[in-house]
Amino acid sequence: MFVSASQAQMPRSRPRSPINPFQAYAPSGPQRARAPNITPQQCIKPEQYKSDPHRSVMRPFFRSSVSLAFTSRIRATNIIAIRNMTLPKTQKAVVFETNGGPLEYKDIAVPEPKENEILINVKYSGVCHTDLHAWKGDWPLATKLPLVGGHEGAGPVVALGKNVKGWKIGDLAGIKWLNGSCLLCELCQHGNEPNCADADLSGYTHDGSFQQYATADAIQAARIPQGTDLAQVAPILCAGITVYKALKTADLLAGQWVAISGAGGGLGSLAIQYAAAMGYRVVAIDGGDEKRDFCNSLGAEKFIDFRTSKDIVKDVIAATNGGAHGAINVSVSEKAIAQSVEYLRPTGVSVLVGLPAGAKVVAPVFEAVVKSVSIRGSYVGNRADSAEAIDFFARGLIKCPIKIVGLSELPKIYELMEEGKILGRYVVDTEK
Ligand code: 8ID
Ligand code: ZN
Repeated sequence: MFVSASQAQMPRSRPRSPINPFQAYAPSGPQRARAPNITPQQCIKPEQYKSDPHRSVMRPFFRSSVSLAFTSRIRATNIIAIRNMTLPKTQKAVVFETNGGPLEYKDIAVPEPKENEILINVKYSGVCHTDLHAWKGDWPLATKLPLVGGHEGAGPVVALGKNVKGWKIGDLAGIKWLNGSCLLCELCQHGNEPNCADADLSGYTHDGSFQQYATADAIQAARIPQGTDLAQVAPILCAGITVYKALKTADLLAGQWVAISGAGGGLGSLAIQYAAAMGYRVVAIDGGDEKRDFCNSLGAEKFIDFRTSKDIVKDVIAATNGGAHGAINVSVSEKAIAQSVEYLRPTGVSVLVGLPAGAKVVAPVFEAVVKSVSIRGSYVGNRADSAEAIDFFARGLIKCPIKIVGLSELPKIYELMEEGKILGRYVVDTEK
């Protein structure tokens, strides 16, 4: 699976997937014109690094700095302000050419931001189970190929496309799953931009954060407060935003019970904390003693082990004195989703988040009707959800349980993830 470094260059073409199955019933809105490659307006200058709080981690960047990849274009457009800038031509990335094929840790070209994009020097990126799905290609949506995965990247802005407003060099930015949307269609108008037919997805249809420099739509990129620990905040950019939105979707009241199925994983470990911060009582479901201790340490009041429980539905109903008011399904298990509908109390809401390949929701209709339960899908979050989720983190209410390893170790993380052995989130350091 793992191939050592090579000097190969990767084509930068970005075919857009024609279909977004996540919003198959969405009206197709007008498509936003995306300009072909254009010149970055400004880039970070060496002197700016000296006063930058991230300088210590940015220093190795100079070692490989040769000249700006965009030099000729910039000269052609006569932008004097960037005369002193230095960006490397190449960078380290993990790339795959085919779904399920070798994950190559190698040198590729540093991408150029388009006119609506910022270029982020990704310092750290979380590794989401979605990245594993993307590599395997087990969803009914084709990935771009070759692909650089990753959609939880955090780092300073180092270049701006010429139409970018509201960002400056050195600001801290986050790469989210939703990299761009048309902003014109009915869904975007109502703040449902993840459901836009023209959604552009980091680490899926757009090269993502498993590289040292990544481009992000300036409108959708997340704003990270200065001084934030970039490794800690990385998992918020997908896992945090997603579970926060899912909890909002469950429509609970403070003091009510929420069951979190898959609670010991990346999304689940944050869901426990957001739920507690929002005033809900958590019954966590996952497997093994290590996950039990872990979930309890994060704020779960009860834990049910899906590996040893003889009847999960009965156990949840007993633990919550009559059934959970809401369920957040972040496991990668079809069976767990079916159980969630059964252990809800009347009028409860089961929120679908985890995306096991080929899974279907199976619910007894009679029970669903007489209990008047709801089953709702929840898909990442919009810009407001993102800002709110980051704000919970910035106020110290959420601690990301992370383990940091080098980007080159990504294949090993996928193996552990496949085996369900990860507690919390792995975060990769893009310089290793
Ligand atoms: O917007 C979205 N809807 C969204 C956003 C981000 C991620 C959806 N996801 C999807 C991913 O694509 C993936 O399918 O959510 C799912 C979970 O992502 P993750 O949290 O990054 O995965 P993980 O860290 O591997 O955690 C999964 C946990 O589920 C447990 C495992 O033990 C692990 O802790 N689990 C499994 I697998 N089967 C279980 C079961 N039957 C179970 N827990 C309880 N019952
Ligand atoms: Zn994700």
